[in-house]
Amino acid sequence: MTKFPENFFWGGATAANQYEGGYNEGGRGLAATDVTTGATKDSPRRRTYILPDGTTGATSKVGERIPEQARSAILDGYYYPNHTGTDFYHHYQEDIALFAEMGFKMFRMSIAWPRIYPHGNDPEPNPEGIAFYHKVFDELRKYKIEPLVTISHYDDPLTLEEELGGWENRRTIEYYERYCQTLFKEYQDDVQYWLTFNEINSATMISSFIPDYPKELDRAGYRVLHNKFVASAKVTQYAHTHYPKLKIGCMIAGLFSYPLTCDPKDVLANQQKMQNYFYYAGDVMVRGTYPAFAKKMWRQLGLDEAFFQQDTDILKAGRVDFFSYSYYSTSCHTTHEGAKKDGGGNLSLGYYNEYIPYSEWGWGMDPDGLRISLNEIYDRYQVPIMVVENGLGAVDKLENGQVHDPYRIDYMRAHVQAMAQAIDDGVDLIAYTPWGCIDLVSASTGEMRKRYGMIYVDLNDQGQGTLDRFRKDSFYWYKKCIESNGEDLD
Ligand code: BGP
Repeated sequence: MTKFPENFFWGGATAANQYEGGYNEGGRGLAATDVTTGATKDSPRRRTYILPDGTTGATSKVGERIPEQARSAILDGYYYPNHTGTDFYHHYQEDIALFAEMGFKMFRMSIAWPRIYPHGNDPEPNPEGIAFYHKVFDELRKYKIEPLVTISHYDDPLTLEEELGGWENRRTIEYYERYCQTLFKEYQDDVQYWLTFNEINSATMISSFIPDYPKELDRAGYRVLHNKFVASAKVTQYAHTHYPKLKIGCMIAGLFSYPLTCDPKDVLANQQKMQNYFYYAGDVMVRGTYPAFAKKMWRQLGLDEAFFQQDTDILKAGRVDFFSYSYYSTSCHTTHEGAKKDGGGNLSLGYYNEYIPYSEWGWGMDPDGLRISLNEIYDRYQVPIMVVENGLGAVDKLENGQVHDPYRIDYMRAHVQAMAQAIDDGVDLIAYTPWGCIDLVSASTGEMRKRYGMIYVDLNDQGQGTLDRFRKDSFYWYKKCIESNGEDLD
């Protein structure tokens, strides 16, 4: 079996909105996730709001916007799991010690924008927020764990969204730039590796889950994505100019898929999905220019090409240093009638693949797909790659302080083997940070029972629990995997 390179970054990944908690402490402002309720895989998360006349309400389906006159609000009678996450805010020392015990070389976390700029447009950053992350980075340094920091992971300041129209308004680019400049200046000696936006391509994905998604909202998604590309390119160029030792990466949701059959029409359908859902973002961020197929896409969607061509020089000047993506599952696409739909993986919805097993949440498990995707990405971009999310969301049982999770070990083993094979194929893979290395709140459902961690956190879907931490069997397995640099996978 191929060896993982020396200095390979074994680690784990989290995000502030799902993990950090302390939503109303230390001067932090609100994010959209703070006004979003918990749910299950069969019922959508809801955004709660208040109307000018004082009546309150909640959205009822994914992608639904709150009424025009309404303001998002935290309401009595609803449960908001992201308020607590799994409380990294008060447990960071204990948690980082556990990561160190597993042997982590890298820890992916995000900075909560509303902790640094509570409303996004404040004249000065929040000193308590700045100080909190200094303490976290000091703690990581103690154990020689390299931070990998996502600058924006699903928690933009709510004020920017509600008062400015968020990323549809290009002024948000300026506020983001200011936020990044503050981060680079403050943490230049603590953090070398940065990701500008988590799963940037998710901005245009909603229409793929909702068949009757309004065309105008779909078009807005592409403009939002463009504005984020520009913001990312600007701060990447800024970092390269002012802090040359910093490395900036993209983070793209790994929406990999296959044609359901070898009917060339299915092959073509799948190629178009891959272009739209994945390469569109990768090409802009790594190559610094929109791909050739973009023009036709814009035309078909009724988008004005000039809007996308106005920032050509900026995109070119702000190309990323490395490629990162999330990889959980794959799906299939077909033109054939009557094919069975799958349960939807991470941000994707396609057709059922009879050759792979599915998790309890309906996400296809496909380690070979990881190897395939690594090869595809490296062939296309030729820059170092990090797999910054991967894992199995499952129900775990805590008994006598122990959690036996052989299903998670099997999933991880197969994916580690697939990465080793990809390295053997010639791919320059430099990091693996499996998702939710410690249990945290699910992004799609807001559940706690959908757990990814190698560390169990005692908290349930009603917000009850001690928040105590417990090592699962997978904790010991991963420790051995890291110690042997990916060789001992038994
Ligand atoms: C990705 C997100 C993460 C994470 C993960 C798992 O889309 O970047 O934030 O949550 O998916 O998804 P879920 O929590 O819905 O199971």
